[in-house]
Amino acid sequence: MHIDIITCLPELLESPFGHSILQRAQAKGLVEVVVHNLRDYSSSKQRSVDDYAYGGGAGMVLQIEPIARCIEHLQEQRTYDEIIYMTPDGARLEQGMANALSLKKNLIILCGHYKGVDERVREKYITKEISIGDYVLSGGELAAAVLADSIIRLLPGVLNDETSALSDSFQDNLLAPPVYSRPADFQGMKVPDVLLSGHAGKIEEWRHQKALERTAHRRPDLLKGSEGENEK
Ligand code: 6GU
Repeated sequence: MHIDIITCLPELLESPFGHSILQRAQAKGLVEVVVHNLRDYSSSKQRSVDDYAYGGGAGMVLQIEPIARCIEHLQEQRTYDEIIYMTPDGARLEQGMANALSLKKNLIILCGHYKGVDERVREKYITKEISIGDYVLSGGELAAAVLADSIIRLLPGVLNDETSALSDSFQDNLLAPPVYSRPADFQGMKVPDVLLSGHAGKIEEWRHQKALERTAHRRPDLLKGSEGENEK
């Protein structure tokens, strides 16, 4: 998979992709993530990429020209399955969306900033608009990192244990069951006996039961909502 991220704050994206699972996924050649500085596509001496909004009002708007130049430059090298714009008024990111995007080959993720991007960018280039939840961030960069992480960890070979993404919370509309590690007894707090029993069938049954209980208690909405309703 190849992911191009377009931003006017590339520094904000250095750390998320430079460590741990996301870094290893790139080192193994399972994904290529390239961050593009929108300012490199500015035509002004000051490398500016934003301007006042027509009609007035507070806040600057990312202009169409640098974005158009950047996207069209990228499109000369690849055909993109989706050109995604990160925006709080987009469709809310859910596991089903990450699953679907993990099957694509080439993605562009455009990070919004200031008051957003010129509406014509959305009309002309964007194929999907995604939000990571109902709260406002200062820009789309952290949201883009969240989206990319949710996709990349699903790519075959990224996680050591191939089954571990399948047992994530949300993959089956259930929250994950509790987990324990050594010691078996911490100041009198004991690990449930069944987990020490070595009985795989009983352990699986216990985990499923706990996942159901936890979901019913914390997120009853997940038990009601049936599969894939948020997939787009
Ligand atoms: Cl994608 N961008 C911004 N600026 N805020 C957000 C968001 C995105 N998703 C939730 N809040």
